[in-house]
Amino acid sequence: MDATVYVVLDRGAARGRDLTTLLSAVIAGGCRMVQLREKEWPSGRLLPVARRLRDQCRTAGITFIVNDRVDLAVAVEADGVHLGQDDLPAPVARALLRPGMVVGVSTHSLEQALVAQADGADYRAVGAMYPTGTKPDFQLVGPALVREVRPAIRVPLIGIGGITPANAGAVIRAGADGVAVISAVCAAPDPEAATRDFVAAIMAARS
Ligand code: TZP
Ligand code: MG
Repeated sequence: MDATVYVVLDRGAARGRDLTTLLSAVIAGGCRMVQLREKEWPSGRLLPVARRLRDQCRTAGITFIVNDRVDLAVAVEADGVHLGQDDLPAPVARALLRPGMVVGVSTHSLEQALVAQADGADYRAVGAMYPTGTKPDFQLVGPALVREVRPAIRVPLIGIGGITPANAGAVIRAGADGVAVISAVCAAPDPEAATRDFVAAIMAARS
């Protein structure tokens, strides 16, 4: 799992663009981990999309995660599932998943990050780093929370929320292992170039 630039494919944010085309672009740009996030379509409608994306990721050798839906993640043999604070708790999801599947958890405080660690989550998303129009009920915690959580957390920490190539470096310098991005890639005029810009910004911040 390489979450350096973790692109969250969201049909709403992609504004009608085909997700398979988008996925090809972000893979070409250097993304090694993606998530399928769909807040409106029922799982039956999403299933063929998830299967196509899963196949593409497998061919490219990158990690494919499904947001929210444990059943869909299992059905399409995704690499894992991403859970928010209102989704199934990590241990409950883990019991339903195949052995070895990744469980990621969104956290908005040190306390939630410690609970996720005790629950055995494989990576932690921390957000929102910056104001975002993608998630109307975002909690703004900023890179300060990454700095606070970092010493207490052993698994990968991934910043999320309002991240662009211009501010990604600050999230990495605060201690994040990677950034998860939706609109800055899915709504970009050139998603491949946007992904490349993220990779370059993060490499520069790490060096
Ligand atoms: N969780 C915290 S902020 C956020 C999520 C899903 C939205 C991130 O979207 P964007 O467009 O990268 O700000
Ligand atoms: Mg969720």
